[in-house]
Amino acid sequence: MATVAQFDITYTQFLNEHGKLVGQLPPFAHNHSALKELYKIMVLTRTFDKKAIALQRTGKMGTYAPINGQEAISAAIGHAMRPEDVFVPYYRDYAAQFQRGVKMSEILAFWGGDERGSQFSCNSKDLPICVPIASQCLHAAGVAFAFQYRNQPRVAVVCLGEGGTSEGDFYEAINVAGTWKLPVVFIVNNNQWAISVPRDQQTGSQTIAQKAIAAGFTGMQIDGNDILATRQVIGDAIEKARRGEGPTLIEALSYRLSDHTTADDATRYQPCQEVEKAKPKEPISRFKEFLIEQKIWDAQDEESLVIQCSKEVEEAVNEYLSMETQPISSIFDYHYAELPEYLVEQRAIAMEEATHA
Ligand SMILES: Cc1ncc(C[n+]2csc(CCOP(=O)(O)OP(=O)(O)O)c2C)c(N)n1
Repeated sequence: MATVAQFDITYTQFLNEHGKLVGQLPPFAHNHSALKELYKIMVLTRTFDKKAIALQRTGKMGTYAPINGQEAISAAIGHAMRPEDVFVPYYRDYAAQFQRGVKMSEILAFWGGDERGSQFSCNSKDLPICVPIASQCLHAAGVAFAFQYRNQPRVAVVCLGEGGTSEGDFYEAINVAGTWKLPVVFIVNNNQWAISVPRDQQTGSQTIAQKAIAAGFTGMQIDGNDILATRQVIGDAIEKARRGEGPTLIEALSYRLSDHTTADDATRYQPCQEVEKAKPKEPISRFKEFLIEQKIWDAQDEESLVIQCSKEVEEAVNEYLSMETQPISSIFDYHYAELPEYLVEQRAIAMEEATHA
């Protein structure tokens, strides 16, 4: 008997949960302004997240998917991408979207059930938030194929949860990406839960990263709460794809320190000891400790950042709350270029009822 193939799955961490460096500083991290930008976007995103939950709780917004505890993944994606790349997000990617030019008020509008939230005023080529799990992976493969076909040095970056990697759409997307060496990076936010389904009941695979091996390309794990690891590894994978060296799958290990969405109550299924254990590993506090120790950040910087973030979020909330209400017909009009016959009828009924309401 002979071994015909062998593979490794690596794990990368630069900053441990106490904010201490593990080994050498990664190359990008010698740039102090990059470090500050990453810290600021994570703090802004957390401020936004808290406010968005409050808006839902007070009846001013529909369901909302929090990002609490997973900010480092999304912050790194937005920071590592170039403007000409295309981001294909799922519904927990705000830090990346903000850096890509999406307004906070647009994200609020999206969760407020207003389709204008997906019509980004920055005119970006990025795709809107995708809720059908893993379907965005196929969209990203398609975008990447277009870049390859046109010979453009551009990259598609797609994000999904670990639960999404059980879907057929995910497997089909990684299959075509591996076969055609597409310029796409798959980033899995492994927050350990798919609503109430824990990671160990999700798949028999030892890691999510190794799913890429079957598709013929590299898969790796990183500490998804370590901003130094997320930014360096995601950036490297994007540049590798840009050079025509094919796709990468990055499994970023994190933890969902919130309900799945505001329609959920995680206390009914997340063991509280597990949550307590995960809390100190969240990404912002360890990075702040590191920045302070390196003398890149101080208490005064922190104070002005907190004020600035609250101000920006308040302005976004006011913008969202002052948006003109959409007519009932918008439910129909945003979904089809041409409405199917049965919906033409339903649209007319909805309009009629709205005038009598
Ligand atoms: C195709 C599809 N099936 C089911 C759902 C319902 N659903 C919404 S979120 C979710 C769990 C997703 O978990 P995961 O992919 O791990 O991402 P997370 O929400 O934890 O970030 C499910 C099953 C959906 N949105 N789309």
